[in-house]
Amino acid sequence: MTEAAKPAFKKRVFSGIQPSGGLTLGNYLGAIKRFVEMQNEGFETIYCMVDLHAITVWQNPEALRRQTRELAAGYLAAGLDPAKSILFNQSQVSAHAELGWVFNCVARMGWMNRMTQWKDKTSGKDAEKVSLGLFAYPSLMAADILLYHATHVPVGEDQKQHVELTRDIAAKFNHDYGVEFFPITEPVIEGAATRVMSLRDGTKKMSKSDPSDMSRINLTDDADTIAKKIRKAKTDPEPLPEDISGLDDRPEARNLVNIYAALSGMTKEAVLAEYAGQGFGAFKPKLADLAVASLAPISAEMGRLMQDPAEIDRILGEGAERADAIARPIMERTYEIVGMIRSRG
Ligand code: AQP
Repeated sequence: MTEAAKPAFKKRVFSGIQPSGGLTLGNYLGAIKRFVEMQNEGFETIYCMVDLHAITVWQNPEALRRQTRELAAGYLAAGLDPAKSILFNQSQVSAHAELGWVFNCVARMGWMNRMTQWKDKTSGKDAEKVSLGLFAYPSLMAADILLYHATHVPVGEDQKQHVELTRDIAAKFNHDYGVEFFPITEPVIEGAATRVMSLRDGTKKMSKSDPSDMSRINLTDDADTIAKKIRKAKTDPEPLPEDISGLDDRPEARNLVNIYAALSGMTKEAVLAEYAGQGFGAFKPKLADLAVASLAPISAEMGRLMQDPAEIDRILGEGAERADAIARPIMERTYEIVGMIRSRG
């Protein structure tokens, strides 16, 4: 199809985070900070708390409710504004599950089998015992995005493959049904730090579901906890090098420099220019001060917002209505394209 004949999709941004635990510094630097920038750059922005995704692994129901509100509080505290962005939780817009099902019938088992996150999450475990939902996770994620005809998806590096799969699903649907209905979405991997690593193992990403709380900084950690986690972060005995290449084969050192750069807005080169030759005994307290100064206002605001869960629910409910108004016509048109009778007489 020529460029001129392609249907134009309006630039629309969608992304989501699972309320599967507390927000980490990785979620903040890899995703939320960029969500806020895109909102403030004037794009139409839709940000979701993907609770249907969270239950692909066991979630205690009370904890899930609290984590969903806490995630909403994190979005708001970091600068997302319900007057500018649509903020809602996924299960309140039923079309996510409906389109997810249609995409389960479009996506191929082989595609899902190749997903590295699936492989990581099942490695060393009995894959027969994980939920079917975990296997189909990327297909529901494609539905989240395409339900809004979103053209741009800000994510951390670990989600790139899932956005690429979303493109494959859109292309296969369009091809199979002979339409140009779903856009081919672009991943936007431009967070302040697109891959923040565990504080205990520089080769593993920082994750909210890591069994070790010492592996991550939570947005709700107090100053003492942040300082302690950074002090105890795994490092090596060498001083910081003069240039980036000196961080090769030093994943833990690279991670801490990366975090410092992302929080301060400095380049990694500038961080090394300031700290080259110094050991971690000197660098870690500076990093801890910076992390506390950056995160304390967010954490305090989250605490304040969590005092009023009814207000959070009201914001999410209003966001769900606005999201539904965009999603429902796209879902109905999808049913029509697929060949389903929708009239009830
Ligand atoms: N360590 C990270 N560095 C940079 N970005 C990250 N993201 C997550 N961890 C890092 C980005 O945050 C967004 C939300 O992710 P998610 O909650 O939907 O799922 P995830 O990627 O699986 O994140 P977690 O924290 O590791 O959750 P669990 O432990 O529940 O699986 C995404 O844009 C992601 O790239």
